Amino acid sequence: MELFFITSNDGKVREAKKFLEPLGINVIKKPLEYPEIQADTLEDVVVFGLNWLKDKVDKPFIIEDSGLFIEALNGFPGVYSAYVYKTIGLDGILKLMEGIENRKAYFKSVIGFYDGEIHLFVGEVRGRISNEKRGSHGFGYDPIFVPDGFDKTFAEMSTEEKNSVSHRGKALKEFYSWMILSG
Ligand code: ITT
Repeated sequence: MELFFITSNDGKVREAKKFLEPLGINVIKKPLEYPEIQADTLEDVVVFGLNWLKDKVDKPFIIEDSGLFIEALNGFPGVYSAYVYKTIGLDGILKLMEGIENRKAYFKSVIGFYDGEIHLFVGEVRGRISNEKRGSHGFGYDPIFVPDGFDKTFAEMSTEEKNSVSHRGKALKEFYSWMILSG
């Protein structure tokens, strides 16, 4: 089966391919722009995107919205993660966290699939913000996020290892399980 992944983010595509291709789903990146509304939840952003795209794409497709939610910052950057990454970046986040003892954070991924109807699949991973950037794999906030149960950051993991614990890996697993069950 061919599945379009509508995104500008090569890191997301790499992870989806690694997960889904051994299962027989050929993921194809489609860099089609769609409006990402300013909303309170990742789910709202995804539903709006799917509705906007549904008549413009003729194959089954997914989009994904994700974010990093830091407890001591009341969930910031959350739904603003992409904007914050582009503006203050990792150094900006580490600066905001200076002197803060509670470094708990979680990543959340919402995958939206459209096949004539809207389906959402959600994954989360809890962890903490490291004291410094570490590692060169992955993308985005990976060098400063240490998942629970590990001492290394996502950027110090292979794609496979990251997928086995990450928010996106979990959402992809939900998606695949649903695909199998719904035939
Ligand atoms: P799209 O075209 O798919 O929207 P994007 O990079 O703009 O790609 P989002 O709107 O979902 O992605 O924004 C999420 C932000 O959080 C973005 O800055 C990512 O780099 C970051 N992010 C998401 N998942 C991540 C992960 O697994 N590891 C590190 N950073 C992540």
